[in-house]
Amino acid sequence: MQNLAFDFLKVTEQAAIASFPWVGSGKKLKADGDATNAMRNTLNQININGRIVIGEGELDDAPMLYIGEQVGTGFGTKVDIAVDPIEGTNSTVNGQDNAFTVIAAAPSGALLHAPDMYMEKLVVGAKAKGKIDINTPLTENVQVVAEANNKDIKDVKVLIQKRERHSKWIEEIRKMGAKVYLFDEGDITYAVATCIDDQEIDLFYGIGGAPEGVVAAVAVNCLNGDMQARLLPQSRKEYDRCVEMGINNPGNALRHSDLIKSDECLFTATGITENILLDGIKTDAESNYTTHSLILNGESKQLRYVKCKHPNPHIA
Ligand code: VTB
Repeated sequence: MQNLAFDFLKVTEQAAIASFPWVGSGKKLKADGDATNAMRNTLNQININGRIVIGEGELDDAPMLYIGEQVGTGFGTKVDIAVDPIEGTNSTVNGQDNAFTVIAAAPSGALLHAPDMYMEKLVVGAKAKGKIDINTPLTENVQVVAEANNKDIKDVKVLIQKRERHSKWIEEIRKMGAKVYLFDEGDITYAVATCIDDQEIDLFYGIGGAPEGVVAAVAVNCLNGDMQARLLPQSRKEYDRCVEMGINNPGNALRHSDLIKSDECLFTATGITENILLDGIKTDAESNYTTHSLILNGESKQLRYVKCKHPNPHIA
C-alpha cells in the first residue's frame, strides 16, 4: 500500500493540471469533467485492483469515477478509493482560493461507504486524541480540548465553515470566550489543518459533505488526530440510502474507526488554487506548471510536501 504513494501523487497532480485552465472560467462542468477524466486515466495506469467507494456519484449520474467503478490495471492489491477530482469547484471556476484535488485509499473494506449527504464532523489533533465525544455538547468538547492542548479558553481556535446552519455554534463558542475562525469553502483542508501542529488550530466542527468527511478521516488518521461524525439524512430517501449502503442506524455517532478502519491508508492532495496548506499551480513564461502536493501515510504517520515541475502540458 505505502509503495503506491507516488502513483497516487501523480493522480492528483494530473487532475490539478487538467483543471487549471478552467480557473476563473465560470465553467464548472468543463473543469470537473477534465479533472475527472485526467484522474481516471492516471488511476487506470496503476497496478491495483481498485474500486471507487466515494466518487463522482452513482453510475446513473456520473459516467466516470462513479461509486463501484473498478479502476487500475486490475493487477495487484485490492484497494478502496475515495476521490474528489475538484474539492471546491466553485472556488476553481470563480478564481478563488481553496480548490484542490484529492484522493484517499485504504485496503478493501476499510473506508465507510458514505452516501452523498450532510455529515456533522468534529476533528482534533494528536494531543486531544481520545478526548472528544460528538454526543456531548460542543462547548464541553471545546473545554476538554483546551485542557488537552494546555491552553486558556481565550486562546483556543475553532474552525467552522461560514454557513447559516452553524450560527448557533459560532455564537456558543464565542460566548465561552474561545476564538472562531470562519472559512468559506472546502472543509477537507480545514479538518486536515487541525491536525498539523504549526497551524495552531484546536478544533474543527461543522456540517459538510459526508464524502468529504470520509476523505478527511483518512488524512486525520495519517496525522494521528481524531475525528467523530454523524450522518444527517435530510429526507426519507437519504435515510433509506444509508440503510442500503449498510449503515443501519444513520443517526448514530461514527467513531474514527467507523470512518476508516485501517492504518494502512494513504492521502494525496494537489493544490489548484492556494489554500492554507498548499500553493496553487504556478506557471512560468514557457507555460510549465509547478504543482504543490501533500502526501500522508497512515502507517508511518509521515507528512510530505512535494513540489514538482511539469513540462508545458499543451505542447504535444
Ligand atoms: C460541503 C463541504 C465541501 O462544500 O460539502 C460544502 O464538505 C457544501 O456546503 O468541502 P453547502 O451545502 O453549504 O454549500 C464544500 O465546502 C466544497 O465542496
